[in-house]
Amino acid sequence: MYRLHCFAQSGNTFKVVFLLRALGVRYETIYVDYFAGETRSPAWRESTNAMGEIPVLVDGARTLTQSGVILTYLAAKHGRFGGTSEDERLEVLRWLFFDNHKFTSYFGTYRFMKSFAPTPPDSAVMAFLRGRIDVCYGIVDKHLAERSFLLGSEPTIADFSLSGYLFYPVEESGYDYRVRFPSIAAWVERLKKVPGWADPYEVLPGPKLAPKW
Ligand SMILES: N[C@@H](CCC(=O)N[C@@H](CS)C(=O)NCC(=O)O)C(=O)O
Repeated sequence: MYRLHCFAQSGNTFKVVFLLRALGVRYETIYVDYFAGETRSPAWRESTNAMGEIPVLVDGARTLTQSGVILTYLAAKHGRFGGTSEDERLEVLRWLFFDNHKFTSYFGTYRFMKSFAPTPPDSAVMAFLRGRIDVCYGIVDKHLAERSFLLGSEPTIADFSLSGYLFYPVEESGYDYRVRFPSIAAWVERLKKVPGWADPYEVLPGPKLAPKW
């Protein structure tokens, strides 16, 4: 049984939960009280992840962090969703790096500042992030205009990774991608039909929080 350290607002964790569920494997969640500072405590960093980040997957004696690493590991171990040739596996990795550096990173930060940060968002920072999100989303929207999923006709972990934050309520980010990026919106709807998909707040532990700002 896999064990996953996580909390409900973590889209990076939802990427992994979506894959675990699509694979149909057993897992249990371990709630981490991120908003009370648990991941910033020296004890948690010592025992669970020195990088101070969620998600953390425990598979027997092995502990893995970084959603991209976890997705790659699970896809290889279960022989699904990882690509079927070296070219496809490299293409998956290409999207995972793009996602971690830009696509999720800018959007996740923007949403955090808009809804969950302890102080109100700085308008200049938000404008910068919004500009970066616009560019990344434009790139993905154009790519998806010609295919059902990032690599073609079938979903892979690249799709699970990039979509991780797009199933949360729009009010949390205040960035309605559906208005400007119709191919992304259609892709998100296709992903919701992948067996195993569920609403993040139904499958991740912890309270749902009202957007703060
Ligand atoms: N690249 C990492 C990002 C993980 C990440 O930023 N996780 C957030 C929660 S969604 C976190 O724990 N942040 C704590 C921090 O940055 O201090 C991944 O994909 O796993």
